[in-house]
Amino acid sequence: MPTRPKVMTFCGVPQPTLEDCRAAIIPAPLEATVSYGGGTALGPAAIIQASQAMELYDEVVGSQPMDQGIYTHAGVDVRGPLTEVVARIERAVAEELAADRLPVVLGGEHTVTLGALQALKAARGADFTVLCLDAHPDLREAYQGRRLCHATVMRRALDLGLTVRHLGLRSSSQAEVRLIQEAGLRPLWAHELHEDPHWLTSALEGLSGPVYLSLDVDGLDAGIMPATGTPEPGGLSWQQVTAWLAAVCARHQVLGLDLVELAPLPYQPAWDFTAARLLYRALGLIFKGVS
Ligand SMILES: [Mn+2]
Repeated sequence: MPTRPKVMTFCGVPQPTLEDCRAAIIPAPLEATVSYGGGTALGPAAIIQASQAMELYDEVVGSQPMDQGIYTHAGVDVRGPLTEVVARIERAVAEELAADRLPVVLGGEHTVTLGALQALKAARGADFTVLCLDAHPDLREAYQGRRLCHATVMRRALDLGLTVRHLGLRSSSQAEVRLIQEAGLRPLWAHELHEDPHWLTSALEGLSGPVYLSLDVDGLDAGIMPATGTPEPGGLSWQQVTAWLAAVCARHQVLGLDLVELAPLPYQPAWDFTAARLLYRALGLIFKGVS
């Protein structure tokens, strides 16, 4: 039997038996096409490190999500051409889907999401919606000459025939806005959210069927999440993001998720912890399932 590489596990628990797990974390420390601040390569390790200090009990979920079994894989090799990296992520996600485990991709830059979406589409078709928490639509056809990068990843999702629904947008090009209108997308912009007491209803209106969750930490307000490459003011609070997650998970089957774009700040672990907690809350709510 091959020996498994030793990895620091999420929450610092002894590595559970893979076959007994409901979810598997796939670290993908990709940092290839960052446009402003760097540091996303260190994101997965910082989140896993911060999770060592996290309580296993989640008072909102009302249980210990870790008891359901969360496996922590060694990181995906993110060296080499981007298309190859995305293909490796796709294979890693496909393995989890085939084993009926929830794939959890930990970025790294947002480009990693494409691997997960390709795997899901191959496994079950395009009958699901990508729910994307993000300050940016990432809908550019190309950015700085690249068709595959963090600023185009949701455009590539549209190319796959998927439906994308954004939450928290507040930094977009005019061309992206035009595409949103032409493609009939239904984002909830951050400024709309802050003006609408019923924003949670609006955010999920008309949504049906299973979803994939793509959580870019810059969807959170820069005040509570400055540790990201392109922090934007006017974002969501912790309470708003977690309320949205709770509503989504209570109504929709979640097929997979990712948490991306954390760029840890030296000697300031608070936001690594925020990201770890967000991931753990999301897992707890997904395990709890549709109510
Ligand atoms: Mn973003």
